[in-house]
Amino acid sequence: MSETLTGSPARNYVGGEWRDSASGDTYEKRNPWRPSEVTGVYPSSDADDASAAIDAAREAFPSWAALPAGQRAAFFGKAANVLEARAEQIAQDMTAEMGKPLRESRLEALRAATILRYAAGEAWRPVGEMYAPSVANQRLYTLRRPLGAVGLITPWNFPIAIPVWKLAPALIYGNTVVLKLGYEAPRTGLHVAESFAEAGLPAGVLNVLTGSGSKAGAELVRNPGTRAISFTGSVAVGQGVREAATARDCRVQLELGGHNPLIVMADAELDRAVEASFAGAFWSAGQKCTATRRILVQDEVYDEFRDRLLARVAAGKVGDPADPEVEVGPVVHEAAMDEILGAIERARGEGGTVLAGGERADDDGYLIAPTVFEGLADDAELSCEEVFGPVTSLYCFATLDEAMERANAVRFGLSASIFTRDLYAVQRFSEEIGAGIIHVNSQTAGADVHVPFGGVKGSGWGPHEQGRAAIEFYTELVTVYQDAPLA
Ligand code: UN1
Repeated sequence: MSETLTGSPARNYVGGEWRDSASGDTYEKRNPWRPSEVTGVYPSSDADDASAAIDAAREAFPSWAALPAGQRAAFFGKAANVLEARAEQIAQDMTAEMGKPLRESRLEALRAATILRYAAGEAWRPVGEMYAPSVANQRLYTLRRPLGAVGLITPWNFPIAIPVWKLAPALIYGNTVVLKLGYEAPRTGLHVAESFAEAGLPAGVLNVLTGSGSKAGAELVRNPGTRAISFTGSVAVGQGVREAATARDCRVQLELGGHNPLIVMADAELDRAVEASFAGAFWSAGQKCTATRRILVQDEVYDEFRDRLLARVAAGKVGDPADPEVEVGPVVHEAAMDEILGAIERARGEGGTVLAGGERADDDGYLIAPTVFEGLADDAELSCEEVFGPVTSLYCFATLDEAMERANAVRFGLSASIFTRDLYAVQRFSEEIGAGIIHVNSQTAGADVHVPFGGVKGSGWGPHEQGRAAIEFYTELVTVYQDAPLA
């Protein structure tokens, strides 16, 4: 089966078969660290491919939904074993095609297997609740039923974790899936298709397409055959997805951007706060919606914190993402690099001072040196808009009230951290910070597989993902009044 990945071009997985795109069009993917290297050639799927995949998913739905959940779970166990056995290959492919440092790619590849194992356990958890009846001889209960064929549109920045954390709950509750992979990381996602194919998943239950969102992705959103759309990506695209899906009464879930603050109180363990700030801002070259975009430091420790953070930035290894010691690699492509460098220039123009980085750091790779600003106003672009790269800014505050108010003064609300030993500050923070994912003494990024993940305010729409929360989106809740026959 693995020739679909090593062969060129690779193929889509539709109706249990490996297929070229209907048009025969393909696209080339290049390595962002060494752009002359082509990492693979993939189908440029369009509306025809998406609609064929939706047909396959709809056809497979009745028998998949009718299968006892424990039998559905058995495929998850097998697919998890395949993913785990090839985790190193997946990590290498991920690093080569989208530039995530290998040390992080390895963890993400293994995380995919863990997500499947967690989701398999859902087969043995309740899918409804029994209530006391209001009349004699009645059973009164709720039931969670699968929706049908669902469309999943996933980004390149977590090219295996996000596809798996969407498809696992979708499938375990009895839906069938069409998954459109992030354009910049197709090979990583095709490993998931291969793992389920090797596990013997029935044809059409999982269909996987490569190509652009504006073609194949848009068809998933438009086609009346999909009953729900789960999307992770940019705010602009997500808002369009929501409009198109809700216009046809299709359920929709969005995971969008963030502008995540990390607050350092004067009583914080400063070295831990520095470590978390570095990791949150610069791992994956800052290309996480949970990355630390703003670091707010209490005035008494501001200078000390800044010095220690700059020392940590200077010590971090930057460069070839395939080197397991490298912490900061390239950004995903040239256009992203130009956009980030443009935002850095504008921030300088707005009066920001660059304390570290601020420029391209390799002639060939799309590498931007980890960049730290200070002196930016709260309404500067970098203080409120998401710039998807290794750029963060320092701000000085006097009181917890001030820090909270400034931290909350953005339209996003994905994740937030506070570093302190003060229980009062922790309680205030967990009750008042405008974020869906709240960290105390840990970095803003990260998502455990068994707890809900999602933002508030402009960072998301619809029920949260992961953990037991995922059942909300991937099932419909019905209430059954079941009165017994009179005789
Ligand atoms: C994480 O921080 O490990 O696209 C997950 C993103 C988020 C996922 C973050 N939806 O960056």
